[in-house]
Amino acid sequence: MSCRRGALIVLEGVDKAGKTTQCKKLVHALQQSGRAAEMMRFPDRTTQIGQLISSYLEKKSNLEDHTIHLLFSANRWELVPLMKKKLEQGITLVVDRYAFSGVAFTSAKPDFSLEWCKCPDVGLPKPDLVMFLQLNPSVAAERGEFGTERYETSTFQRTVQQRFEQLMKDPSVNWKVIDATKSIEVVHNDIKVLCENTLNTCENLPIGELWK
Ligand code: ADP
Ligand code: 2DT
Repeated sequence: MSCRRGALIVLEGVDKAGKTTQCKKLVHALQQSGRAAEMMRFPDRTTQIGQLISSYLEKKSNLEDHTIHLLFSANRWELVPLMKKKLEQGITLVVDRYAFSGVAFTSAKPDFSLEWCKCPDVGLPKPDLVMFLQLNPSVAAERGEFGTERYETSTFQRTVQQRFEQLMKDPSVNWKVIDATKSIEVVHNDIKVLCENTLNTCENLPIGELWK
């Protein structure tokens, strides 16, 4: 009998939409229901590449815009063998940001096309489900001040939001939009319902390739 694989589930959205909160709650709920589940996040700042990225985000170093884009992508690719291994072992991965953040953030900079930004991530393991936590920037602002990292300004985040909207028009990705203005518990329940459907349908399908 073949081992049923885990699902690759991604949460995306602008800053403070609730991604980290919801990833943690989802992993906990899946584990409580007896499923093997683990959380991952991108960038993964623990690797050597991740440390270069972290230093850039903290404004301790400057990197040319194409270079940092490729490093974010390399940070995903370096974790692909581990991700595939876990999925094949039946572990569901709940991922806080993925290639969609990569494209949305870089293409929010001047002179970067969506198409160019997608290229290095073509062929990554394709998420079975991408939930976009939709939150109006003015509501996000009520959730606290922006931090001091790069990209944490409301003008930049508005452009990022527009880029996400363009990416969500792509029917080859299983996008679901979640109303992130609701309470933490209500959002969590909405997410669980969507996941349940995905978990039941994907387990006998091979892992797909993103944007291919
Ligand atoms: P993200 O990972 O998208 O940046 P976080 O999960 O870190 O967002 O949440 C940002 C802040 O907003 C945290 O203080 C968190 O407690 C709060 N928060 C998250 N979800 C909600 C919600 N649905 N309603 C109100 N506040 C929320
Ligand atoms: P957090 O660690 O707070 O999520 O912030 N980013 C992320 C990119 O520019 N490209 C990427 O590929 C990814 C995954 C989004 C990380 C910041 O890095 C941005 C916010």
